[in-house]
Amino acid sequence: MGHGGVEVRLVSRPVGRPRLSDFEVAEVDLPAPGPGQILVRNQAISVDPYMRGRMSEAKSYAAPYRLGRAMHGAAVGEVLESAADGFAPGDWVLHGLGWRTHAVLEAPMATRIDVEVAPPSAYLGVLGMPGLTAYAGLLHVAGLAAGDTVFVSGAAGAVGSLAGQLARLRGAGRVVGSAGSAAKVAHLVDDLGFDAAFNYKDAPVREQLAAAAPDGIQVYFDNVGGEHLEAAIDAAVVHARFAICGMISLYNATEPPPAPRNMPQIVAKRLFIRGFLVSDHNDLQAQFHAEVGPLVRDGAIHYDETVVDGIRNAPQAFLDLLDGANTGKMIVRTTGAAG
Ligand code: NAP
Ligand code: FER
Repeated sequence: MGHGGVEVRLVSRPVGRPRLSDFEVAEVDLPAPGPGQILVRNQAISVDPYMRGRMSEAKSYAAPYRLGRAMHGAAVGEVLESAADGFAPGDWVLHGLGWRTHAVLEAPMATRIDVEVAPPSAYLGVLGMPGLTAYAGLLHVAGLAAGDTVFVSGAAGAVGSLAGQLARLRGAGRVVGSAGSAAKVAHLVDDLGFDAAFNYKDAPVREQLAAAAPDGIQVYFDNVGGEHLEAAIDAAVVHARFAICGMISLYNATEPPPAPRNMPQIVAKRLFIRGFLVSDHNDLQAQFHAEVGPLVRDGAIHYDETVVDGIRNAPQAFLDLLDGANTGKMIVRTTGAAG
């Protein structure tokens, strides 16, 4: 139908820190949607830490991206053309063909989103996969109870910022966060309701956590792993619960991690340490939207986005995500002058 698009491909598998040369941006022709399909103009695409894992050859819970092919990931956009029942031009949808400006997909692969509750990009973050991750991890994996002292690492990011705010709203006794800059630390305390926060680059995490949570922690929501996990094991009280969500400090690592070195404490303190994937908790999706949607709409939950303009800048946005350039969700806007 004469629509041209732009897509981002993985052309080499990064070893250690990814580089711009691992990616290629290409112009492509778009097919018209066949029967049962829709054509979507993406407005925003997501770059997420888990994508680093898919860039490697090793098979994990998600298959590796294929070299020379467009990558994929979450995207939100507007239906331009529909050859499917149930969708019409102008509908807003969430789907899995990100890293490109346009997507042709089978209609069942798209989910309608309610743009009255929040703008489309919110469905990539606070009301999307990262939001459900925070909700499921804090409430169902760690089993937050009123009065708990909760430590959240990666606290200024998409998942961590919601985990900390939900802990506060659900009656945590004390909420402590860590992040990688003074501005993020101030934001956690001033805008997101954390009781205390520290910059993990300033001094050893163990020392800063002990000062911020002098009576220890009941819950740890781990986005970082490594030294943070070791410090949390040290700070844990007996029977503390750890929701192990991610270990971003290790995603570019080429050597085994030096920490945690204090694992005997897991026995002595009878710690509950459980890894989880958001996809284990899809049954919570409806409850999550019913509960968190109104809190977002009414401003009781604050969410931030760091928006990078243009599909051509998506690889740089991904590298910047791993370097902590984002506050809240890292988003790439794929409409506007930069494409
Ligand atoms: P995010 O926190 O918005 O962005 C990543 C952040 O990681 C950066 O902003 C950076 O912030 C921090 N970071 C990077 N390198 C670090 C290091 N060496 N030490 C400490 N912090 C570092 O990303 P997100 O989407 O919300 O994801 C957060 C975590 O949740 C990731 O580990 C991700 O893999 C995980 N996750 C898991 C699931 C699941 O199903 N289990 C689902 C979604 C996400 P600073 O400036 O603070 O360094
Ligand atoms: C999923 C399971 C896990 C998923 C993302 C993740 C996009 C993220 C995991 C991580 O960041 O470690 O189904 O869907």
